[in-house]
Amino acid sequence: MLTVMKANFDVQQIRKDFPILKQEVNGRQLIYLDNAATSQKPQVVIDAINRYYKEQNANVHRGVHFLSQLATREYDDARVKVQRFINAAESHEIIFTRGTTESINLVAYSYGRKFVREGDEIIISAMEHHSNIVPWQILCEQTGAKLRVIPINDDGELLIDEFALMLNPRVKLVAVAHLSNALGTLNPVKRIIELAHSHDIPVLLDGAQAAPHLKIDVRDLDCDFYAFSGHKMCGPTGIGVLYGKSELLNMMPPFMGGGDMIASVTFEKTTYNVLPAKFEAGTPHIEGAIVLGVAIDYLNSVGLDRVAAYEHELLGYATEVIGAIPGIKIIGTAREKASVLSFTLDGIHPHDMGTILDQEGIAIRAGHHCAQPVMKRFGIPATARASFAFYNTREEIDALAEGIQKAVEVFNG
Ligand code: C6P
Repeated sequence: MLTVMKANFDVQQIRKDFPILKQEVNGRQLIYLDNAATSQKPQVVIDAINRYYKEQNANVHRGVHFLSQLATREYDDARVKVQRFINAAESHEIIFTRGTTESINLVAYSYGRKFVREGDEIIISAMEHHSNIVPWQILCEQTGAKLRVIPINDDGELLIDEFALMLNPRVKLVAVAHLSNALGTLNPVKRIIELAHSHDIPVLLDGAQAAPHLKIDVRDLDCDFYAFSGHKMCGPTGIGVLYGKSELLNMMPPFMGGGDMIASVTFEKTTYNVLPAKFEAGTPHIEGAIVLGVAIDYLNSVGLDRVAAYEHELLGYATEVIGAIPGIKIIGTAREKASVLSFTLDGIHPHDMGTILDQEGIAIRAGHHCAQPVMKRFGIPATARASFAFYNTREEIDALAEGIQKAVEVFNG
């Protein structure tokens, strides 16, 4: 049963949807604060995986038999759910991928192969995840194009005036995070898109962290590409989405060749299928896509606006409570933030902090968060990161604060 939200956000009711949260870790009630790495899954999602293999499993777009048609219908319906979830104009603008990483690689390879030449420029930002750095570096190495980086200030905010000055006719794409996984900064993406579009430059948004926490409207944003992962938004691993404006996707060559992406094949010449099949070679992650649709139904039942409002309040509380601990330095103090609290503590390595908190049953992430350049920008090797979801509570944040105090006692006497 879905939890239907009434007037108030009843977090205890929501928590009942997530069986894993009842678990004990190291003899303590699990406190899961590693949601930026992956979210937990509600019972409806777990059940839907089971149901798919018990009742629906067949290959899609290939068979005339009952099960194949059922699986095909469910798979295509899932695409429409994603389309509505991000308010895309057409369902064929939704390409199923393995996740954000594959979505960005698809654009780097396909758009890059078609439109990027020696001397051209790609703009990213100083706070990107490696998934939104390395594919562009590979493209630049292969084409002789140049990677340019929007700088950030000490709060972890993009310097938009500097960005405006970087725009010129050689720039072929701007690719930035909607929400930073390492700092929690919510970037002014509408402004970035307006500025880039005033120079006819398309924009890709890495929405891996934003899609689980904010209502995404790709038409209102007017972004050209939007990439996100199912597993960070209550869905299964191994499924993700690339949204692209059909005008652009239609101009781009296939990313991979194989079954389903062709119209006809001879040894002399192959013609390609229309969107979205052109970009979905081979048997797709059928169960993943269908169950992502179920996760979207679940998130819609909770309400993304309410999720955003609740998490905003939670992050505010965490910032206050954790920020008040002597020796804590919050890394990422932008005015606009969501869901992520990264910090360091004098004298304690983030990995040690993570280990001590684990003893208390508290799961956080410690490390560079696949964003080494932003760590370098702040002159640190790593941070401890607590990242929140709508099923977390103030009491869990209090327990985190107590756990940090314990770490202080262990290490700093
Ligand atoms: N960040 C984190 O703990 P994949 O792995 O393809 O689902 O997502 C990659 C990715 C891309 N962009 C951003 C902003 C991300 O945060 C991530 C994944 C996880 O922060 C795992 S490193």
